[in-house]
Amino acid sequence: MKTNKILLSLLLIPFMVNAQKDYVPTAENLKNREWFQDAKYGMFIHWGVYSTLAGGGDYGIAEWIMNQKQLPIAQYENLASFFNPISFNPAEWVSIAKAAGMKYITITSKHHDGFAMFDSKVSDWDIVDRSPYGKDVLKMLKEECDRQGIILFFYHSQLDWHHPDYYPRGNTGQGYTGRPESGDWNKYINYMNAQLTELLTNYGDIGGIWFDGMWDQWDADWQLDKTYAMIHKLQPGTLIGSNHHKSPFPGEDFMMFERDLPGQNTMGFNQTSIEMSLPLEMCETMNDSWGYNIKDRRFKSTRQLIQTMVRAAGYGANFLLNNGPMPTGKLTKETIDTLMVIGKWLEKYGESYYGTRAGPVSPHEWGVTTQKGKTVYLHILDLKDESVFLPGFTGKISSVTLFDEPMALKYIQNGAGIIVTVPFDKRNDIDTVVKINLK
Ligand code: JFZ
Repeated sequence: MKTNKILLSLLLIPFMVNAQKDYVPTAENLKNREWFQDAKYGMFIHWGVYSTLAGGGDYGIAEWIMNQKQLPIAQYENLASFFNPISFNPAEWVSIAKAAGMKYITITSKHHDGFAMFDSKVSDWDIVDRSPYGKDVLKMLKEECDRQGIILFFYHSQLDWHHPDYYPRGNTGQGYTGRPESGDWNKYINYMNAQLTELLTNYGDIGGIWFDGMWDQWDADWQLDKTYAMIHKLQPGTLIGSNHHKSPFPGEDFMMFERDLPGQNTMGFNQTSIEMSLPLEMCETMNDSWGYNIKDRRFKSTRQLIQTMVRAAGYGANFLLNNGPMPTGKLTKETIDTLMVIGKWLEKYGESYYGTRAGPVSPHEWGVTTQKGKTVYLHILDLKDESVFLPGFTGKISSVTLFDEPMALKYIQNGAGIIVTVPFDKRNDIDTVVKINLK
């Protein structure tokens, strides 16, 4: 056992040395983690110069078009000259997020193409310097979020297909970009930290930084210790998460899962163990793309999205639902329609979702449980039988009632758990919510 532990820690060393050592989250940070878990539901926004190409007639992730079509930097940069989001209306975006029941927004400050969606002083590859629009959309969005009480997070790509000093190169952004086969990695890290400093200095309180891109090269010297310590020094309450698909490194405040429920790996890139001591977040697309894709009509139904959101909550995980705005700044009709349906559902069932944590019974095919105080919410999503067995449910029950109407349901409790009868004629197609009231 002891040797196993030693072996395990030896194996972990290469990952540990680069993480923020001895990180002790501040009280403010811990408070924000609780807020985050209560908030449960956020809007992910992928928006950048790639949006102008709208996926280029391909299915799949449109924000990757530079790499997929091997567009050299010199040509790709032209996109900025006609990225002109004259219809961008942050008040509308934030109102829609609110009507959808979302409590926070996570927007791309920089994606893999390196283009900064804010007024950066350490680069002119940004929206203010290169686009005819010439305005700092992140600043506009932040001001509106503050006005409407929505917390703003930034997605920031560590991987960079544009910066010359992102060298050595990783698995992507090779050759075709036209960059010299040389560069100073430390200069790149300093550049990234300088942009992060701008984001954490000029935009007021930021909910969190959502990192992505370490998977491009595992053996690079990411210097997470320096970056994470810097972020936590600038804004101790800011939550750090990273989409590296591994167990969280020290310094990270939440763990994320990309297009998979926690612990599942249908996508092939998600690691399977869940870090129970941290808040969890699952992100999901509406079709198969994050950035605006004009071709991709493979939209998930609102039923499927609500059920995924509820299943995630059964693991205690947040749901970050993506939205890829058009290059004009308008949201697509499909996005708005979908969000309004989910918002309506949450208006009615929000009590069983917001502010909850994973319930006492682990997720099953038939559904999940969530809990808030003395109420356990049973979410029946896909149950063929008239009754459901909740193994190991030992809580002392005062009543079991239907959420939709004040009707008591039959149940039997014994040493093995409880069996609740949920009549077929009381089922609804998306989620039949049952309240188990504890003594
Ligand atoms: C990443 C980004 O590449 C993508 O564009 C989007 O922003 C998403 C939220 O995050 O997606 C990934 C990251 C890593 C892998 C796959 C998709 N991977 O390692 O296979």
